Amino acid sequence: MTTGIDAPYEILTPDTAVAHLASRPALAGHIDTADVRSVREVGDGNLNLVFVLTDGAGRGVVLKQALPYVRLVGPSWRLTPDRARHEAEALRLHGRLAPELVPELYDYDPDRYVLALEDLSDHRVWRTALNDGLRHDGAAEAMGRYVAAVAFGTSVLGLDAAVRAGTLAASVNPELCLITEDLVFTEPYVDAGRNSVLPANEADAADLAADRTMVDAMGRAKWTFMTRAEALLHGDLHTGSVMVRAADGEGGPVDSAKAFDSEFAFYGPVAFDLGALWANYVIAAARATALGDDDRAAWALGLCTRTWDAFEAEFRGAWEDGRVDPRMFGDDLREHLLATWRAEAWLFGAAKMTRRIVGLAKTTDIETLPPPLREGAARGVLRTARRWVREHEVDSTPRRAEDVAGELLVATRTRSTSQQ
Ligand code: SR1
Ligand code: MG
Repeated sequence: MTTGIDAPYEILTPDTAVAHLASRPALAGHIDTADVRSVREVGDGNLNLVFVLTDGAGRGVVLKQALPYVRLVGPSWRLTPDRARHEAEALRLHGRLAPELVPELYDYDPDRYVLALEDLSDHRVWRTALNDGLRHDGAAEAMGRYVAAVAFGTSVLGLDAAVRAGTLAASVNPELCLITEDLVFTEPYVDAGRNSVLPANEADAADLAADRTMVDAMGRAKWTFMTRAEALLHGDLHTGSVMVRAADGEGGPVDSAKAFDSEFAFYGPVAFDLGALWANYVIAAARATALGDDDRAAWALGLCTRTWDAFEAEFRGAWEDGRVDPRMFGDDLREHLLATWRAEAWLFGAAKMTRRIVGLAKTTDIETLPPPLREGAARGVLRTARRWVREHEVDSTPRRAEDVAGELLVATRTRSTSQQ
């Protein structure tokens, strides 16, 4: 079977995916390559092919292949498949720092840009679980610990300077960063023809783009994103990049939460990953508010504090365990970093929530709402972003960020005709 995809390397199909397994010695211990019983293509992201292969004993392996273009748009938007290498390298490093918080990487084929990963079929994508009204308590804290472990362990705090320089050099990821620079920091304010909103939200999008305070803040955030190489970030840490598994098999507290899809990994500002999480909690809360479930909205907003508190505790713990250079990296720096990151999480959160409403690549939380409800949810998220940039230096506690968002989401709520 051929794919018809124009690529300078072999693109996997369900048939050739099995052959790929057999050709990779590193996979022999993870699946019986002679007894593969099922192959499913499950990629629902914006960029890649993803196959889950299972053998007769029920053991599974995931193969993830980078296409030479953006899947969401099609072959007209070419994109380096070398992003698979970035994902593999980030997984290796992050896996050493927080092994329980990322999928295990079994193998990487640099010729076909294929990662072989731990099968997480007993997990769910957190965003879809949230959309279904489930909680998976503990996932927000797990992601806070993940960001902290990576922040400390890949920065000059936890890595020898020469080692960190080599890691940084190998992690330069310009094509993927350009997507973020364009889609997250620029296009919500300077439409490049990829934006869209409901007709009822056109005035909200226009007000956003005309908001000089917002645009200036996003300019500063973009500068920080492009220049401040603090740590090897995940780079796209939204709730669709987290897999969760509840101990009860339903939606109760998690016994596992893992950040995946780190192809946007690069050395950047730590607060970018925190802001991505906060933004997506606000988006989850916007959905709940629109659906009239205010208790759930309050719970979703409370995830900001949970992630931050877990991040801070983990970071402080790593600090106590020892820095590479305690001569100059003292408590003053620790407090400075924590205060800076907490305030910057508001700014990056504002950037990340706005792009999901106005720009290309939206979220199912909002898009699956009926339009009469979506209108208010979208407006509430945009107004939250505009307030977050104005208030991030007033009182930067996550509790305050949650309160601001909660008030605006309720104030902008619209109701469908049937609810009136
Ligand atoms: C063109 S890729 C669109 C988005 O998908 C990824 O998940 C990133 O968020 C990117 O911005
Ligand atoms: Mg992704």
